[in-house]
Amino acid sequence: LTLASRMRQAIEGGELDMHFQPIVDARTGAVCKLEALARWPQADGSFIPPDVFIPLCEETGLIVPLGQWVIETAARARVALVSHGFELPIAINISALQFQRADVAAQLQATARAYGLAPDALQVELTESSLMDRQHAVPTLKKLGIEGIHVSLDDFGTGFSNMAYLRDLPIDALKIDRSFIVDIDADERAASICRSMIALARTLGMTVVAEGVERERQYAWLRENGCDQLQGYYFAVPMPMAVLAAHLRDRA
Ligand code: G
Ligand code: G
Ligand code: MN
Ligand code: NA
Repeated sequence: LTLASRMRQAIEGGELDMHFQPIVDARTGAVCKLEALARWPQADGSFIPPDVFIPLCEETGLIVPLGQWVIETAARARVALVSHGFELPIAINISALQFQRADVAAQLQATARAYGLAPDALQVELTESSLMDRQHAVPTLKKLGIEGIHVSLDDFGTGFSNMAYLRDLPIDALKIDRSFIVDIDADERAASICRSMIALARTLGMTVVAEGVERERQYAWLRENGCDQLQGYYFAVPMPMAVLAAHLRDRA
C-alpha cells in the first residue's frame, strides 16, 4: 500500500490520535486554552508527525476529510473537558490549502451545532499564507468573525508580511513563531523583534501568544515584556486527553 492509501484508511478507520497542548496565561500561569495537534500512530508504537502527513493529505485531497475529523475530534474533546469541569477553548490548525478547499466556517458551525457548543469553544489557527488569496480570505475571515469564532495567526513573523491584512481582517491573536523565542533571553535583536510584535498586537487590540517556551528565563522575559499567553515544553508538552485531564486536575 502507498502511504497515501494508508492515510486514507487511517482517517476512515479512526486510527488517528489527537494530542492537546496547554497554553497558559502569562500573569497567572493558569491554563487558558488548548491547541489540538494531530498524530498518526503506527503499529510499532511510533508516530508519523503532521509535518509529514499534512502535505501528503494536501497533495491527495485528503485534507478535507482530515480537517473534518480534526474538527469533530476537537468538538468531542471539548465535551469531555467540560464534563471534567474544564471549560477551555480548543484551537485547531488549518493549513493554507485546507482553508482554500474546505468551507471551514461552515464545517465549524455545523459541528458546533451538532455538539451543542458555544461559538468560542473551538478556535482556529491560520498561517499568513492562508491570507495571501484575499478574494477568499477576506469574506471567510469576516464570516468566522461574525460567527464569533476566534482566529489566531500562527507562526507569526515567518510568513508573507503584508501588514495590511492586520489592519483589515478580524484576527484575535498573534502567535509569535518559536524561532524568535528560542534565544530571546540572550539575543538583543530577537528581543527587539519580540518587543515590537508584542507592541503591534497590543496596539491593534489583539492577544499575543509566545510559542516554544522551554526555559524559565524565556518565561520571565515574556512576562516582563507583556506577552499575554505562553505555550511550550516549559509548561506542558502535547498530550492525549486522558493524560491532559489528569494534568489539569493536578494543576487545579
Ligand atoms: O505537533 P507538531 O509540532 O508535530 O506539528 C507540526 C506541524 O503540523 C505544525 O505546524 C502544526 O500546526 C501542524 N499540525 C498539527 N496538527 C494539525 C492538524 O490537525 N491540521 C493541520 N492542518 N496542521 C496540523
Ligand atoms: O506550527 P504550529 O505552531 O502549529 O506548531 C506547533 C508545534 O510546536 C507542535 O507540534 C508542538 O509539538 C511543537 N512545540 C510545542 N511546544 C514546543 C516547544 O517548547 N519547543 C519546540 N521545539 N516545539 C514545541
Ligand atoms: Mn499552531
Ligand atoms: Na508555530
